[in-house]
Parts: sequence; structure tokens; C-alpha cells
Amino acid sequence: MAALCADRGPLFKVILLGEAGVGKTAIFHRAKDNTFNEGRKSTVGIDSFSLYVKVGDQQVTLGVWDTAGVERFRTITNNYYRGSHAAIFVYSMDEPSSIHYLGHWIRDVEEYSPDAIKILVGNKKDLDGQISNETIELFNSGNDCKLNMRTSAKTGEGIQETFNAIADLLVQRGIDKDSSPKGLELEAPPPMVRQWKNGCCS
Ligand SMILES: Nc1nc2c(ncn2[C@@H]2O[C@H](COP(=O)(O)OP(=O)(O)O)[C@@H](O)[C@H]2O)c(=O)[nH]1
Ligand SMILES: [Mg+2]
Repeated sequence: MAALCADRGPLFKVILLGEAGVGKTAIFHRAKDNTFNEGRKSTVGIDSFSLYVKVGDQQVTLGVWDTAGVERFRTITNNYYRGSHAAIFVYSMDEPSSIHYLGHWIRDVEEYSPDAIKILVGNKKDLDGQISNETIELFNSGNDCKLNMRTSAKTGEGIQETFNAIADLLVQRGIDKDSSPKGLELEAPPPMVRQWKNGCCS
């Protein structure tokens, strides 16, 4: 069962993965405080925040984690994966190699967090797409991804929909499933910064 946060429903750990430069941190900040900062310096370290989402009558908390740059050094720790309920695999719509490199993180998730739901996200939708739908579909079905989304952290398109859909999937899968988060995510998510409810941001 997912951990219960007082009044915030079950807590699900959601991790962002993908090559450096695809926009993980930009997605993180767009979801966290609705900002996009083109010149943001990449800081090294792991960062997280709590996102409150309503699925019908069910309040859930997504503890969202960003690698915050450590993927550059291939030093993502097992703790980052451990206990995650969903993994968002981000590639960049304008960089074909970025979808192929996702195989590396898919394998790590399958090894360290085999129960995590896999989500495929093509970011930088605002730029010219260079990856065919066939390639995306093939990757999606070949890796058993449950959602295949396109986002732009720059414009905000698709970000809220992605996290709402992840919350939907996690609730559907059954919040009483024996997949309680352990370790880091229980210590870390800071106080609430954002609440999305029935499709509205507040
Ligand atoms: N045009 C565009 N640029 C983006 C988007 N998301 C991120 N970027 C830019 O891509 C670069 C890498 O983003 P970042 O979030 O640091 O990627 P990360 O290494 O995966 O965390 C930065 O210059 C961002 O401003 C997007 O949706 N559209
Ligand atoms: Mg980053």
C-alpha cells in the first residue's frame, strides 16, 4: 500500500529519467511552480516536491523527483529508483538519439523498481519534431509504457495532463496494492507547492 500523508491521501513516488538536456528539470519546475527559466543553471543533487492531485473524490500526493543533473555522471543511486510507483522517461522531440538512450533507464527501473508504471514523455513539443510516430509507438509498446505523452515545459502544454493521467493510473492500479514507498521519498517531499484538481491549477 502507498504511504498515507495526513489529509493528502496516498503518497506515490514519481521519478523523472532521461538524457541530460531533454528537459526533466524544466518539466519538474513547470509542474512545481509553473515556471520556465531558459537560463536555469543545472544544479547537481536530487530534488523533490509534493504535487497534490485529485482523482475524482480521491486525493493523492505525487512525490515528484528530479535527478537534478546527476545523470550526466551516470551516478543515479539505487535509492532514487527504490520504491518508485511511476517512472517518467523523458526524451526530446527534437533529438532522435534521446529516445534510444532511454533503454538504459528502462533497464535500471526494471531492475531496481520493477513495479513502477512506465510513462513515456516527448518534451520540447514546441520545437520541430524529428522523431516519427512509428519510432515513438514502437518504443512505447516495446517497453510496456502505460502512457505516451507529448509536453512542452516551455509553453506548459501537456504537463498538467501528464501528472493528472499518472495519478489516474496509480489510483486505478489500486492504492491498496502492496507497493508502499520506502526510504528517501518519505523523508523528503517538502510542503505542498501545487494542487491540481479536476483539471484546474491553483
Ligand atoms: N524549446 C524548449 N526548450 C526546453 C523545453 N524544456 C527544456 N528546455 C530547454 O532545454 C535545456 C535543458 O533543459 P533541462 O530541464 O535542464 O534538461 P535536463 O538536463 O533533462 O534536466 C534548457 O536550456 C531548457 O531551457 C521545452 O519544452 N521546449
Ligand atoms: Mg536536470
